[in-house]
Amino acid sequence: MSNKLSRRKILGLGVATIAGAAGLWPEEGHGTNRGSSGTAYEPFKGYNPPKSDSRPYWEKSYSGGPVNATSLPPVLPGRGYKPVVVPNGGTLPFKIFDGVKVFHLIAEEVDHHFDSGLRAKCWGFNGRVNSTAIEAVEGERVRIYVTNRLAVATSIHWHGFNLPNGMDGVGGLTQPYIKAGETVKYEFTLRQYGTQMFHSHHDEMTQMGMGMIGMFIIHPRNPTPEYHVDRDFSLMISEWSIPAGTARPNTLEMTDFNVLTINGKVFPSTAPLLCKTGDKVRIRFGNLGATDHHPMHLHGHHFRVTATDGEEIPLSAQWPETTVLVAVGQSRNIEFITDAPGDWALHCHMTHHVMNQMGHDFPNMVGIKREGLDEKLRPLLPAYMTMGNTGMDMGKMAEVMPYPPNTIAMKGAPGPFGDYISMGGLFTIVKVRDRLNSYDQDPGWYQHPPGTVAMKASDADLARDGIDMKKVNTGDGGHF
Ligand SMILES: [Cu+2]
Repeated sequence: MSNKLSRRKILGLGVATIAGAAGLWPEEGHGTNRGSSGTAYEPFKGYNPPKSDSRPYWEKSYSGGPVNATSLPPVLPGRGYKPVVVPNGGTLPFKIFDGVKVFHLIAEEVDHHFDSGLRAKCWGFNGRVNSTAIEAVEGERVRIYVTNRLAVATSIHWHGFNLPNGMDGVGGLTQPYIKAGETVKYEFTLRQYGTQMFHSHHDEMTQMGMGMIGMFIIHPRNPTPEYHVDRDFSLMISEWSIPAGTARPNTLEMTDFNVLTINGKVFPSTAPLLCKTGDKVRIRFGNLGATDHHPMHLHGHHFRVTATDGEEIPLSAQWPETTVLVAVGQSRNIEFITDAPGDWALHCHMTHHVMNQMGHDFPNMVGIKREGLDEKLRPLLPAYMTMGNTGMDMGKMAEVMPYPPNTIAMKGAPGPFGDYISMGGLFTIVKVRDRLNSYDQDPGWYQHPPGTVAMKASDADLARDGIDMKKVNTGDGGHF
């Protein structure tokens, strides 16, 4: 039997007793099909590539531009691009030396709070876990120093990048490991734009599972008018196994994850995405979790899927959705107009992924009659209380249940109506308001206009609409 003390096990076994982008930039040699040495080579026999800008769209962008592309001047945030918003996190600062954007990524242990109640010793970057984004612009030269403050070797891979092979960051394959205490220098020119990622590529199961993942946003150098948005959010999805009461993620877990995070946080600690009515919004999802793909669902709006980690999707090929599947190793951009004020749920639609601290080795208690059971067991377990027999909708119970140290409630948080929001994990809220004082200031719960909230139907309502509860039979297929 597993020695995990899952939340579910706590409930079911009555342990209530336990106290516990790719537009090629103008450049000499562009499109001449050169190798990295700059020497023109013979094309494949029978293949006669068109030159330069006469190339069709797809072919032009396929390789992300020539390997030996000359870098272009660095661009400052707010000047050439609108910075992304990283809820619960931030972008890595940079300096510019001789036209090169220089970043310093520090891999280190982080005492990370997933929530006010749950913390664990994770591995991350510059004091953050899952919530560091690097942001740059197509054509820029970037130099990224990676200092390894872990006790073990590592390596950093630039996921989805067109770059020289020796910069690809696969430990042992394209470079020696970054040993404990060492600082390694990566340097390349950004020959593309898009929502890319970075992560450890050494002992991946352990190091990515401990938190060594991040987003890498590359803005286009010459954005089209469609690229402009009012709000541009970066959300990294991951999953963890942190058995209740333990202090470190268990990276050996393959399927049974109990902590599901957006930018390293579980709801209700996920910061809401604040928008004004009428904003054009982009959300960039990345998934570098261990095993699970996540269908991310937005309420009250539909959106277009506008980019994959491969590339921007041409306008004519973008497709409408309300749920976008973000598989492990993928990024997806979605865009929509916030045309309806309110507090709109944004969450993974796998229902087990919006529960905190779920274990899955617990007997199914739904429908079990508890009469007499508690009394029989109380002599043995004085505070015994059967739970789970009406499902996992515990409401306020979540607040009074005794928990082992270092754990979190299985469900979300009290909502604006006093009832519990029955979701945790991969759940956040897009808060759309007609007026906002600031994009950085949570406006609180949405104040619904009178008469616009689903409330208990009155007798007058029922009578008017011909619903006589005395005549309503069950199982009759509907009585109208
Ligand atoms: Cu999911």
